Amino acid sequence: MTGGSALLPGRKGEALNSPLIATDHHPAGYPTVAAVQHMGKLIHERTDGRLNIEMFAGGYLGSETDTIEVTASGGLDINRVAIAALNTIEPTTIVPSLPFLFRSKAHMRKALDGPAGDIILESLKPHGLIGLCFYDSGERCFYNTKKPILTPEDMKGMRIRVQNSDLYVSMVKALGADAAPMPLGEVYQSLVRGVIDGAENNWPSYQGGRHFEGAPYYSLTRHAMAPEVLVMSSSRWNKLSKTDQDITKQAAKDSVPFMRDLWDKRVNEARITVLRLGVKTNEVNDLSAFGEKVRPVWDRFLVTEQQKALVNSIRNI
Ligand code: GTR
Repeated sequence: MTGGSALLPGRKGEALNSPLIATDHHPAGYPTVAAVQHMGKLIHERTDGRLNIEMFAGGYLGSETDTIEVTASGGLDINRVAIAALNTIEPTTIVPSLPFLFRSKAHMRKALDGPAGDIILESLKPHGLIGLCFYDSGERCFYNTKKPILTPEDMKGMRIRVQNSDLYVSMVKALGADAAPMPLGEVYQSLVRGVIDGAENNWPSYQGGRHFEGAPYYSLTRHAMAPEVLVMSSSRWNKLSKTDQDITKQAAKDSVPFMRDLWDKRVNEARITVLRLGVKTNEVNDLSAFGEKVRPVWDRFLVTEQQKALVNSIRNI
């Protein structure tokens, strides 16, 4: 292999059946990583060994924002990212990232398994990406170094890390806090050193990244249920035969229930683990106070007719 990506030198002359190179920010064993490996196993079986997936987990190929660019330009074949990493690239991805859009896990799954999900995956095509499937990412909640968050007023003056997405910068500002966008890999040190006062994520990332060591207050704000998304580079996709494209797409779809099963177990384990280690968690009685504050953010980020139609169709489910 010669020429190609900055991260993986030498992608140009690859044989047509060389492994599909996949990356994930999370380490081996995380449900998203295991799901893509499962998908690789299915592809291997269904192509009689012609095609498989080689996974580079643990985020050492770069941040999600960086690797998604490399994937779009054909330097990586498959990439699992949080949908926020696509927010600046494609407006439809704002929709499932919106705070307080989904009413429940069942609602989120139904929306993303249906026509709305298909439209969002399809919308990635002009950006050099083939949307393969969505994975769960649970409920994102705020956690911090100082105190339980019970109302938006408790967040005043706090410096909160968000993903690299203007949507989340605006959301945190609307709640009265300062927003600090940074890659996930920098959150632990920033919490421990006091560069930030808090962040927001699901139980598995909070536990897996050991963020609880610096920020022991985890408040159940459940403000976003933004999914993970699995994408493939169009350039590699176009080199696959129609049969192998179908097999790849189907294997991705088949990895979704596998992932969800692992995910539900992982959320429970992560929660129990950190609670045993002394994390203080609290329910938020009036989530609508948070919902009202972030409502203007919806208006600011829903600018296309397609986004608005997607929101309506999802809310009507
Ligand atoms: C996690 C997600 C990661 C990463 C992270 C973050 O829930 O699985 O892909 O995007 O959130 O906050 O950066």
